[in-house]
Amino acid sequence: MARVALIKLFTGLNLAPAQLSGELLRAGHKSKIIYFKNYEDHLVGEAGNYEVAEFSGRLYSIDGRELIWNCYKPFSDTEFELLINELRDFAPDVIGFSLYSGIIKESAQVTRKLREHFDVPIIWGGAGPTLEPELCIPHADIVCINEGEEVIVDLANRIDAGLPWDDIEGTWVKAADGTIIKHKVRPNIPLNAIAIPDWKRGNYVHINADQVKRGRFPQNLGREYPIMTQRGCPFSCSFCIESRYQEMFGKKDSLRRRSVDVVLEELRWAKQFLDIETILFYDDVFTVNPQWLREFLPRYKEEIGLPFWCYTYPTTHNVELLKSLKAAGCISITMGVQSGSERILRDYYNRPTKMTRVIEAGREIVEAGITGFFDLITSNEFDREEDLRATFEFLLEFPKELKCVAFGEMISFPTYSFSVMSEQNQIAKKDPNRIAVAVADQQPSQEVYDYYHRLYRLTRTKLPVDTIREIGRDIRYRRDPKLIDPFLNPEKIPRFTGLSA
Ligand code: B12
Ligand code: SF4
Repeated sequence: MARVALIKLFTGLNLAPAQLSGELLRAGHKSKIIYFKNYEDHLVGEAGNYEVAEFSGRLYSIDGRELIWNCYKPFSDTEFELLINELRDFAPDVIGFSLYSGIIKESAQVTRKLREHFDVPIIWGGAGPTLEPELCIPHADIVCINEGEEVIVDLANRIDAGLPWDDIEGTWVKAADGTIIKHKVRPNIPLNAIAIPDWKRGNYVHINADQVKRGRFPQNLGREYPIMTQRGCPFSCSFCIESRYQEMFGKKDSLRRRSVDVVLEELRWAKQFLDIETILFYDDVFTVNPQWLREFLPRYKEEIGLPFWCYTYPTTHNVELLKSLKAAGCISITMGVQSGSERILRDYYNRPTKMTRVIEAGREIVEAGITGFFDLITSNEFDREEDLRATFEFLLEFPKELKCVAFGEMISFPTYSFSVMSEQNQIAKKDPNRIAVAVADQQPSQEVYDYYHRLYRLTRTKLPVDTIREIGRDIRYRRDPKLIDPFLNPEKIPRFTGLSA
């Protein structure tokens, strides 16, 4: 039996550590999951007092606050001491880090600290190492590329048996002499074979604010049970990891769904052993594959019967399908809209959707009686004011019943095709012959965005649409956007499941 400690910096992406721990336990190993530190959102004016993770951004909360997310208080000596003590008690044979692209620097800092106290192999995995293994391997001994279920068990088995672990498929390894061995990528795993994730409270430790808490999940995790029934996405938006994974690992067969039986088996387990109240289906687009849903939904209602939330996409549902979701317990659904400008959707987001269809898709959610939410990316460097106007015009038509928690700016993650476009644009802008090249440099000023964000929020108020349209045409509000504020009744931020945080 090998002892594997899994460290997750900043609570929030919890599925991977739970999944990997589940795999290890099933294979007869021992594991411990440690959440180290919390992320915090802070007002733009106050964020300077905190550390901020890379690829963070502005969040325009629907209640009018402008926030920077992914802020954190620096790691303190006490917190490091608590982490080291926890690990000493556990005595790991290997330490794993699960990380996305924004926390390579922080993961390196914690890894360095742990190396002073533990002489065991350190493996990094997650979106960050998968996309940029070359940035990660200098810090880790071994980097997992793509899915980690088989890799972590293979590594634990070898360590347990005293065998070398430098030839595991799906990894990059740093040899003793510093050379880097790049193994070939593993094929996508059969999803029906994955273990039930480890959500047993006893295996969790949470270190934050100079304190250690055991056996207690942060936020609503536990009460709101997170699960994915599939991996992959049929779409390829330029700003999303799915399109990058399709380029790296092949699009064909990338969209895989677990069988109805195994999903229900996990949910039955969760219902029996955890204190859960709602289910959050984090599938990228839950509403793909109506055939699967036709089999799943009646059985879900019968065997699980808990209220749930999921994601949809404007072209993957119709009223009939939504009504069957509702009948099975769907209380709320989030639809990605991302922009009200067909130009932006088509030319920059690789999401060529007609706004007429998006509006119809919104109406269908209302008709089905499901609480609807939508996501919107409200600024990117290719915007022109006409795109912001188009988003406003769209929102005037889009049913008011659909809510938005916050508007976000585009976050350009490394290697994504949006980022490649962005880099090319930056180069083109510096080109002395820029007249000759296509350059996007008409991005509106922050003041103009502030004005449109107010108009967008206005479309979600009870004010009649004609009045909102008039305000949007009246130049006085354009000149002084604060005049719009009295019309914006600050609303409580809605939550998907109705549970309090
Ligand atoms: C669900 C989800 C969320 C949920 C998580 C819910 C929950 N309770 O866990 C919510 C909405 C809360 C969320 C939050 C965030 N998310 Co998110 N999220 C996802 C999503 C859709 C699925 C991730 C997931 O859990 N998959 C299931 C698990 C089992 O698989 P996995 O994470 O891919 O991990 C596998 C491998 O990477 C590997 N692996 C992972 N860790 C490790 C560790 C070791 C040691 C090994 C060996 C292997 C390994 O093995 C795993 C199993 O095969 C992805 C997009 C996607 N389709 O992947 C985005 C994604 C991961 N999120 C992303 C981001 C940016 C965030 C936020 C930072 C957003 C923000 N606030 O700024 C936060 C992060 C918060 C934090 N503290 O870390 C980005 C990361 C981008 C990047 N390039 O790194 C993604 C890729 C979306 C995107 N924009 O492209 N997210
Ligand atoms: S539909 Fe959603 S998950 Fe799929 S590629 Fe687009 S943004 Fe990513």
